[in-house]
Amino acid sequence: MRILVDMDGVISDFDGEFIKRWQERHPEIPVVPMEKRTFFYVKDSYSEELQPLVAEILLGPGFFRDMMPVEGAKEALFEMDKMGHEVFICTSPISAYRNCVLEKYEWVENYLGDAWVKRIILTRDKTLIKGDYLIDDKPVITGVERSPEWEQIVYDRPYNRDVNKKRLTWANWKDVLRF
Ligand code: UMP
Ligand code: MG
Repeated sequence: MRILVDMDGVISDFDGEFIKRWQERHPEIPVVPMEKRTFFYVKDSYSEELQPLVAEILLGPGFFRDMMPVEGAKEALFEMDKMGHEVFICTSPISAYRNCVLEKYEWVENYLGDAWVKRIILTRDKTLIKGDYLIDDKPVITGVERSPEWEQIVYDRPYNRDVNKKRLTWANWKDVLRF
């Protein structure tokens, strides 16, 4: 099987890093807790006046480099690879790409190693990429291809609970993906 695995919110802890930085920078403004994050985009959970502060964190140096790995992700990737699957990291850079693109590569090198840097697919349109499965936390993944080859398996997060697709976490992925 060819398995495409998303990065932010799936193998790297995007929301954890956001919450940490928000609390450091704006201790006086309450952070929206994860269980109340019903929108995929962080900014959509904040008022219009606060949205520039959200962007400042996401675009600032180090945000994409400093994320902690999601627990169990590395083990799952290595195990899929060992099982003989073709595993790729399929991730979309933020449009204001200056820090994000380099830092995503650094992150993969740092946490997964050189061999995985070669497996990065950086694209704004995942529908064009061929694979059997795409493990991704984004509720709806759109692009120019209306029938992507892959089937999305939702990586379970508070903001995608209303999506009716197969879903997994790194704690139960082997029970969900019975190859
Ligand atoms: N992204 C935002 N705001 C958010 C969440 C994500 O701009 O609140 C961007 C950051 C990443 C991309 O570049 O979306 C996430 O892409 P995927 O995980 O879907 O690849
Ligand atoms: Mg994601």
